Amino acid sequence: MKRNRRTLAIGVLVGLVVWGGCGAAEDASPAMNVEVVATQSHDPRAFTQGLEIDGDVLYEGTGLPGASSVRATNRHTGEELARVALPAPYFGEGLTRAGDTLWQLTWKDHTAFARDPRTLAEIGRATYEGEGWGLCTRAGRLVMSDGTDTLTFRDPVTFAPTGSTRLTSNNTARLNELDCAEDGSVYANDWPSDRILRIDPDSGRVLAVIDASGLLPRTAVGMGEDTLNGIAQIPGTDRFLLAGKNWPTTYEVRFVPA
Ligand code: DDQ
Repeated sequence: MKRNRRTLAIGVLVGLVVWGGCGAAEDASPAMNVEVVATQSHDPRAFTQGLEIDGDVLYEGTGLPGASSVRATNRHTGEELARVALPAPYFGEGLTRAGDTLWQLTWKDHTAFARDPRTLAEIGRATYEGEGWGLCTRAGRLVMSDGTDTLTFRDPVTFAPTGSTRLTSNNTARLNELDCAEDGSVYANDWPSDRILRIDPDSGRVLAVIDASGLLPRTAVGMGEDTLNGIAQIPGTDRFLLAGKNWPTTYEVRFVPA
């Protein structure tokens, strides 16, 4: 009897450890949904690859060879303040403002364009290894994604790599568009899904998995490339702008527990 009880106790203990371990790896991150607060119209010709709000300015980078651009608009009025086309065949990707520089990635061209944040004129270029997907600025460092489950940190002036973090779960994620939120977390969409991961970039922990599906009614036109691809926190609020490639609408949303 004594022996059986001990065996049972050990069994329960082992069970708890295994169960806890699996939970930590797979489902520890709370699930969240998206609540739409408002909508704005969006240029359906824009193959959106990056979105960021800096003060009153909404920056948007677009992709595709020969159609890549960077735009700055007044986010309150929608007035276009500046627009610059990327030289063909560069394929524009994520962008972020870091001090006096607006950095814009390219997908497979190993080139980041440095721009004047006001005129968007090119003021320099940096090269990097691998692919360029998403970019944001956090605590004086750039955070960059490359379509894997790893984030790379970079110097905001030289663009040189200064470290990296790999996700501790969700390792099949292909991290794409990034937004460095005011609370220090990084929001990343998992391409080509409608999932957004909220990440602690210091530890690589996934803090929440947000289901952003259902925003755009899929019309089954094109190559199915009209994926979610823009995340930008509205400064001083708990709301975010979400956009997508060729979406006719930009959504102002709040993330709520599922
Ligand atoms: N990425 O933004 C997820 C990094 C890449 C999207 C690729 C979309 C391909 C469109 C067709 C390319 C034609 C050269």
